[in-house]
Amino acid sequence: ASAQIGVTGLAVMGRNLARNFARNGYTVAVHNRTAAKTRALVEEFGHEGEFVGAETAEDFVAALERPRRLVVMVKAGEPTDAVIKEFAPLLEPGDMIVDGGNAHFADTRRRERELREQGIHFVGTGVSGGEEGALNGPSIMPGGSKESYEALGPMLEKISAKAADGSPCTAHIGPDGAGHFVKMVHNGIEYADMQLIAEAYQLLRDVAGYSPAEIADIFRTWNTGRLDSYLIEITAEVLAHVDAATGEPFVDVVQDQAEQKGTGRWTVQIALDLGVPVSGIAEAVFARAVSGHKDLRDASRGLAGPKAQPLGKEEASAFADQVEQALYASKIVSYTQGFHEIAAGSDAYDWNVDLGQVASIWRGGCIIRAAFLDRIRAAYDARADLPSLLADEGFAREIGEAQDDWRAVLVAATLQGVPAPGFAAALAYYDALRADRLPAALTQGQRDYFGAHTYRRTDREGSFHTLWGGDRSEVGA
Ligand code: NBP
Repeated sequence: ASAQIGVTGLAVMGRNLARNFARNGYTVAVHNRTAAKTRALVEEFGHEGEFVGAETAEDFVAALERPRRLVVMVKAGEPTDAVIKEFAPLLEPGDMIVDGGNAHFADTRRRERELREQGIHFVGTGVSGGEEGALNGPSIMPGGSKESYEALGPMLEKISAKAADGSPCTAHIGPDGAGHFVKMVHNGIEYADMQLIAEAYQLLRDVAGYSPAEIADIFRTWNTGRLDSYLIEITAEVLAHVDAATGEPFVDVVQDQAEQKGTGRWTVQIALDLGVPVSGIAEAVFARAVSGHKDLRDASRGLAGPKAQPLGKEEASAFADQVEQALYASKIVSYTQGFHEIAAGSDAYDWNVDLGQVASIWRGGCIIRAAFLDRIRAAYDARADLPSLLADEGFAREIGEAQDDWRAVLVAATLQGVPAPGFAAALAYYDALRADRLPAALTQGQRDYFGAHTYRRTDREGSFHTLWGGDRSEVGA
């Protein structure tokens, strides 16, 4: 036994993660169901570090130092269970199975419980950054026991991305499914970020009349300011790209139907279960769904819309500044909602997740890495029990300063018939939270009328019911 860590599942993610460990000086045992991939990895990348190629599960396990650290990078779902079933009987108490796939946190909780009985630590771990991140430094979100982090954490800290201040983009998130839960919300926020950027693009194009190349330049400028982020950066690259075959902007030759793999949908499903309003993330998931319904869209093309009134040059430039404000304000709301969901999950499952630390380890390596995350971390550093990001003085001030422009952008979008569901949902959330009174009082009245569901009063304790079908007197419930 000479390997400090093993990776099984050598598709793009597993292969690059194995190489990352090896490049950082660890001896890495590698294994794949189809052994040809194992041999190919050792042949092609053997010069990068120490690999021990294993063709069988037994050889793989025998190659690992104790306590064994076995990283599983296979397709999430049944394949993960199949791999656990194959390896668990070969392991001993104290060993660790690290699932780096995009598992549902409920599956992770089940697997952790089952393996705990055997004394095996199951470490459900979110890994973000795609194949490039896996190789050069991802953001890593490990759940599982504290003991497992003691044995594994230093290695993860070594291979992870580093934030600008040099700190590693990984930390122990919390017990059992906490890591995969946080990775799920990361992806939900990623959906929302992408949708908001897409809406900004469409408004700049259809309302302000800019070309994709001009919009690329606008995004490049934004990327030097408070919106500085990986997603804004790559958006400018994509918009500036010209299709070689047609000479048209690349964005005009790609079919406008967005696909998804499911983590955004999970974020919304779980938020519904927890009763957390993640309306911005939900709109992002639904916007992809709308785009994919080609028949429905084709059948709707004749529906009436407003007369478009393109802006003049000077107006366009002023509008672009307003769109930046709307995008930034909406982004604050998405993160507010995402962090609320993490806090709610942490409460529901007793994970004790450190929200500032989550923001901190998202600063590098992952898809939503952004200068903005430093601000979120600072907000939670200043007040660990911050009830909402909007309760932070700095964010409250900025969103307050942005709100006039944010509203103006939505007015323009509405009048010109350009859909901006992410911006609109974010603003509605903001206005709902600020409101003195919500129409929920009326909702309660309706519920009491048709279902005797009772209501509480503003002036007295207790539950009440009005005899709607009778003399309309009020009775205590
Ligand atoms: P895939 O998700 O495409 O999985 C392919 C791997 O799973 C291969 O090694 C394959 O072995 C193995 N596998 C399958 Br499929 N069924 C198996 C079974 N029953 N028993 C054993 N092995 C089995 O690979 P990936 O794109 O590298 O992603 C790996 C994990 O990382 C996934 O959970 C993914 O969601 C997650 N992830 C991916 C990204 C990304 O950017 N791609 C980012 C973050 C997380 P074979 O070679 O024998 O077929």
